Amino acid sequence: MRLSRYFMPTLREAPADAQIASHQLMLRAGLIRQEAAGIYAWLPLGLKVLKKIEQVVREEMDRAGAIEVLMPTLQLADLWRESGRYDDYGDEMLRIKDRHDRDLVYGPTAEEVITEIFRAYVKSYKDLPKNFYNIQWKFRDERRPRFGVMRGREFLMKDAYSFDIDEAAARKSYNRMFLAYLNIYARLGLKAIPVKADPGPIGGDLSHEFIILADTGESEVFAHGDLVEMGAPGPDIDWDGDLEPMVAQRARLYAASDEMHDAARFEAEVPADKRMTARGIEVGHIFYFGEKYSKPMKALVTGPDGQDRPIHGGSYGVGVSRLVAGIIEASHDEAGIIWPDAVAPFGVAVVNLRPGDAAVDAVAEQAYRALTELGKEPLLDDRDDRPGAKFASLDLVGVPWQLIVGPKGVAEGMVEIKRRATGERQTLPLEAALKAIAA
Ligand code: 5CA
Repeated sequence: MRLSRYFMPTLREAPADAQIASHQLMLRAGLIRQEAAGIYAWLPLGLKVLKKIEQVVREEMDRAGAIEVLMPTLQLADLWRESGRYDDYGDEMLRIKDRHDRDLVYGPTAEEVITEIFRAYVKSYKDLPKNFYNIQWKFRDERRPRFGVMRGREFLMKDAYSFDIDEAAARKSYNRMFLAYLNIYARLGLKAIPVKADPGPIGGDLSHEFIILADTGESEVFAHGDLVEMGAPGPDIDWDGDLEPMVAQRARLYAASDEMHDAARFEAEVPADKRMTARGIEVGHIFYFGEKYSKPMKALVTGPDGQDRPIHGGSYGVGVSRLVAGIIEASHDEAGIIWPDAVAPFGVAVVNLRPGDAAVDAVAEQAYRALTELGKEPLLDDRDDRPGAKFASLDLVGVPWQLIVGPKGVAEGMVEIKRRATGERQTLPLEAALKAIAA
């Protein structure tokens, strides 16, 4: 992409109402534009990051055996009447009437819709287990939308739904998602801890939140320090094997958010030097709720004994748009965002310090072509602007590498590379610079 033809509207100052670093930086770097309270347009750079996060989530869901579908944003209110949640859900649900005076809702979640789809097609235990997911916009009319996309009203969620013949089988589905979630956050460069949680309006009796640690987080967490260090299991586990030991190894360590916290247990179970109290951001939430939806909505399958029974369900959410802000909270400095390579909107910025100088242009173009071929998604800064202004905006938007081409270096056969995360600089011949970035 050539910056002179792109759209990257950066701002020197953040609007005064942006209180936390990620919100300020998302506005300043031109990632999002607020259209209404808690409702945002995604500008080109923000959209690129959102899509990359979405893709990481998709790959890990596929790996764990979930199947992608796409459900509508608008849902029939009658489905919510069937499950009994239409009245319970309250003012958070946006209720709409169409021209035929039919009640619709803008989906805040999709347990009802997926259960409707499931019951239409799946009739036998032989077709189980099934896990369907979609990555779709949700709407919740939050009382206090704040911190930008961190707590929006319209937000992008990955929501998965598992269907099993009994509780033991459902537990296996839950375990798959539990471990897949740890892998997702690790790939995004985040340290996430699974924390016992209150199932809230989704219902059920087994639930974990996944929390990344950040001082500006809305949740308070109390956890065993080892849980933070334990990390993700990695992609090469046997997804059809017994995952219980890997889950139990983590779930047995104390970890609770404020509403589930038990100070006496915390002190009894965790040695003083391992007690961690921190603030964090909830970037995922998984639930096992058994027959809560299948019973009232009659999602039945025939068991091996020929008897029909309601399936055992779970649902599994990842806050995809919230993760954009969460990653920034975890990875920024005074100068701006520092994207992990996995989600960076561009892999490298080729900075032409003197556009119009034939020799400099030629080297910058050569670098740009080579990096494109290497799959590094380069951004060519060919703007007619002061070097200082270019560096400031590229540091702000957080491209992981800068490859700097100027007249002095070109005369000596050299370019400079800079790693955004560390500020480390090296002067090298172009070929060596390309190698370093490719490595
Ligand atoms: N049906 C279940 C799982 S699919 C569900 O809706 N779970 S949830 O309510 O916990 O939401 C899942 C994830 O979406 C949360 O962990 C959070 O990361 C994200 N999320 C929830 N509300 C918002 C919001 N208002 N703005 C941004 N992200 C949100």
